[in-house]
Amino acid sequence: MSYTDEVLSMLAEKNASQPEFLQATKEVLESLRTVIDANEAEYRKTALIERLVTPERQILFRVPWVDDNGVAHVNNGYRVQFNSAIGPYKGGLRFHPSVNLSIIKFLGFEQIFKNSLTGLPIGGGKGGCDFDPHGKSDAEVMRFCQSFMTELYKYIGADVDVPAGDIGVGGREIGYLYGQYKRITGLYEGVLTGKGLTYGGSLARTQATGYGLLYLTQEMLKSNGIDLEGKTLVVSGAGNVATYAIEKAQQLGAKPVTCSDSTGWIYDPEGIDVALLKEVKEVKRARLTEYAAQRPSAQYHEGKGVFSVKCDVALPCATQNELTLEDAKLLVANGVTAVCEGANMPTTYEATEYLLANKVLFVGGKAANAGGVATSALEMSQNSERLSWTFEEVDNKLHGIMVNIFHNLDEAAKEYGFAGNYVAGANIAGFLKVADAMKAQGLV
Ligand code: NDP
Ligand code: 2IT
Repeated sequence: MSYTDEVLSMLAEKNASQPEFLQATKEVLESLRTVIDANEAEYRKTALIERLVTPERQILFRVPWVDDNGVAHVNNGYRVQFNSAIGPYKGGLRFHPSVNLSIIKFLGFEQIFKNSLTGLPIGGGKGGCDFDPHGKSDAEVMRFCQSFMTELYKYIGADVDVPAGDIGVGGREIGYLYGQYKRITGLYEGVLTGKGLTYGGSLARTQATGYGLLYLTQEMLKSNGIDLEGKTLVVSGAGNVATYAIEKAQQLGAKPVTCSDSTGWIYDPEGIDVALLKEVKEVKRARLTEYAAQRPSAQYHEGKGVFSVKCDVALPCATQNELTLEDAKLLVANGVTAVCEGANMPTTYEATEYLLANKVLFVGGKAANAGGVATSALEMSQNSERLSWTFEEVDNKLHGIMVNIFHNLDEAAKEYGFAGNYVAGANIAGFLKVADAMKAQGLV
């Protein structure tokens, strides 16, 4: 049995109850097969691939908190410190009722390769909690965040592990988490990114994931002789990534006509009104029905279906496995040119294979949404030198990083015989740097 197959079957045996983690590791290992085969003896000798798929550390903890009525609740907290070969652990915190170890491990595993692709010195990690911030008061969210940090602070630090936001964790949550870290440790340090601008945050971090997604999409299309300007875009999600993807798409002359949340989706043939979307989601924290109520051109549809809208480019920006094989078939039937993932693993394994087989230009999240964490790393740099860069400076760096990521993965795909397969290119390019650093540091 090949080394790749041995590790895949070990993973399947040991993680039978973790489907998302198995999906993420399978996608990566399948596309690394050629590289692993070529270095089999060396990798086997140091158990390099087993080490790559095994987190360095997994922290599971209880998060007790009291709601506004005095009722006590308990949630499950997680931090998976996956790989520190190229830098301190770096990756977001997700607060969503669906959070479990499988989801945090898949996200942490993907983060290793994504962070490597940025070219910056950051290792891979992820954390979160099965807490649902929807419908909670600010005071409840604050008490929850304080309790979460009261346990997490033991394991993180500016040079150890630097969490940030993800689903359900935005500026408000990062603020409460930071305040509690500072209170307990007495340290005013860059232990979290995505901080507010008055206490060490970086300009452009809020926009970075969505903006970065568009910078990369534009470069990828350009290298295929296609202009983003004038194209119709389908975007899913209505959170941080989706909102700023829509904003940048419009600035670049494209027309995003959809967005979605967990209850339904909007089709707005005149193009999404970003100011209204921000008002509904960032200020009122309301449902998309509110958007439809205030926008005559918008149609609201209950449930799923956002990928049934005809488009040139689809940008899934909500959550894992939201774009199914059925959606992929609809997109292809409707003549889609490109799919770039703003979310982490939003396309199922089968849907990805279908899109690639049908020659759709496809860039996975590890590359396409790397702008968020890249800008987090820029926030860490600013914190270390106790300086703040201008919006333009950070945005220019972000643009350069995304353009580089595309060319690096494109080159890697060509070099290893997968020209045009950007999934393989990204996985290989991300892996090689981490593998080299792991090799140099011995069996740790
Ligand atoms: P937000 O919490 O800001 O927004 C998430 C959006 O997705 C909301 O509209 C939410 O709807 C929707 N959503 C979440 N879960 C589900 C679900 N199970 N079914 C349907 N809709 C859902 O998160 P972000 O925008 O930050 O994150 C979106 C994706 O991007 C995630 O995959 C995340 O991991 C990834 N990502 C985020 C980065 C960042 O910097 N924030 C960086 C790189 C990737 P509702 O409000 O109704 O729940
Ligand atoms: O998935 C991701 O890359 C993020 N949620 C951002 C992580 C970060 O540390 O900025």
